[in-house]
Amino acid sequence: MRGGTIKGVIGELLGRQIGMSNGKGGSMHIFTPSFFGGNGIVGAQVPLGAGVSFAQKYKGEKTCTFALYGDGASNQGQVFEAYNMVCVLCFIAAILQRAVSYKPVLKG
Ligand SMILES: Cc1ncc(C[n+]2csc(CCOP(=O)(O)OP(=O)(O)O)c2C)c(N)n1
Repeated sequence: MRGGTIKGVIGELLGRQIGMSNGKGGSMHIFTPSFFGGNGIVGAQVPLGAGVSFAQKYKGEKTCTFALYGDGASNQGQVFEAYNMVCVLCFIAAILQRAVSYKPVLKG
């Protein structure tokens, strides 16, 4: 759970104070000290992840960050800007696009 608890996640989804964002953020705002949550803005997790990755390099930490995004975020300008910053500032970020493989089932 990366520092979080199941109680914190379920509490957040149900809008309870025990939730990770005191029940005020919902599914998009579940955070722990090492998990930077969902994001209400499609694709915004990528520059966020790049920033966290840069901070790790800057501080000389032996840790790494994974930023995941779906196909819906793959044409977002901020995603390409994040790639650009990663190259310009010469650090490595693991930015992964989720594979989407589902087939719609049509009945009739
Ligand atoms: C900048 C922005 N545009 C549109 C939306 C509305 N929106 C919410 S979820 C979503 C689809 C996201 O698809 P994807 O990134 O593939 O993630 P998935 O939901 O499939 O996990 C959209 C367009 C948004 N939240 N932010």
